[in-house]
Amino acid sequence: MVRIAHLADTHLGHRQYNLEEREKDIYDVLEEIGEKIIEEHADIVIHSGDLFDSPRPTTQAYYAFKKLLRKLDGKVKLFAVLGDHDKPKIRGMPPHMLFEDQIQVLGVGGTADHQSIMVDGKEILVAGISNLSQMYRAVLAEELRKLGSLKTKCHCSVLVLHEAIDQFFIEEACELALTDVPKNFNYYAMGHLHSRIKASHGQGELAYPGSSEIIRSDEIAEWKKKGKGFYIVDVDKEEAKITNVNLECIRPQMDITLNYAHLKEELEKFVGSLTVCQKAPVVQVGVEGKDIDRQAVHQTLSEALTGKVLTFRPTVAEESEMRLPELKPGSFNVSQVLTDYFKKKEVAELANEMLKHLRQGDTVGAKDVADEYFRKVSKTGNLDDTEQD
Ligand SMILES: [Mn+2]
Repeated sequence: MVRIAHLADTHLGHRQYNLEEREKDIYDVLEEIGEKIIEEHADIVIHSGDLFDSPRPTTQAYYAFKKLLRKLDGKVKLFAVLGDHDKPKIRGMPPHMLFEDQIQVLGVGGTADHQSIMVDGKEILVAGISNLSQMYRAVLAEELRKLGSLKTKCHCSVLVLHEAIDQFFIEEACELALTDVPKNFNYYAMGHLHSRIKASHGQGELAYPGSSEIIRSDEIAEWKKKGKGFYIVDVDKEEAKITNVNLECIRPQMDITLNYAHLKEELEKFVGSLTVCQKAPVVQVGVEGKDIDRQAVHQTLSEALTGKVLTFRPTVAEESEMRLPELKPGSFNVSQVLTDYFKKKEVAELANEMLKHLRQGDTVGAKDVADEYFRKVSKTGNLDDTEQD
């Protein structure tokens, strides 16, 4: 039996809320991953992208990965593809290159790679292509088409990708349609979506292990239900059997909503419900009500929660403000919706410009637009026809 440890989206160097503790949490998780890979006797480790949070990692992020490699001690074969976070902008060198003797990065520069390795006398084919943004959708589809006609006599074949597939991510524009994913592989080792997803595809199994820690607050609900971690995939003959490995050192995160009218009592109840954990939780606190005194809310939360939680992130919702602009059925004009929502023309235009880039998955382009906007604002002190702010 050949055992593959499949992980993705570790985002080394990510620092939620700019907290040092949160950066360290990410490294703690990697350390636990290393221990569990050894416990599970994996032969191959596949990282499906976003190993690092940035194409220019900090020394701490590099060091965390170096420690993992040292722990694995050359006992496993490591493969990765680049994710949208750790792929260099325009033909730079990926950070993984520092470890080129120990990890092989597949499909850099828009072409798919494949190669076979021997594990326990069995030939395993590993193919993959690093992340391509939505702009290169056609290139990606063409590369995948080539892989689809690959004939192999290997014991088992694995395809590694870092892309959002439409079938599993309906909210936004995706880089890839499930129908473009070839069907001739035994296991599809996916990355990019931060939730755990498993599905049968073609003659094999397709799976996203999800992010290994809670990267964004919208991952809290799923973490509660399914936990976070990685997969161990047993590939024997043509069958892939996936087992979840859950990590224990993930910092708990909570999402609570409190009523302003009973803020103190509800807070007290919440604090009483906190169990002692190794890591103090991160808490998203929504406060809902009428005529909310924001400063008083902050004060009350601070008094009740300081020392009990790592950090709390308050959001205050006035009952009258809680309604988003209403959309009438039928077609609507996005820029009109944005204008209605933001009120100010300049801000709506900025949002519209950013949205154009974000739709393509082009976060860099969107950031450039925002930077340009703020440059303009800081130069002139304010914008031409903005009255205040
Ligand atoms: Mn990603």
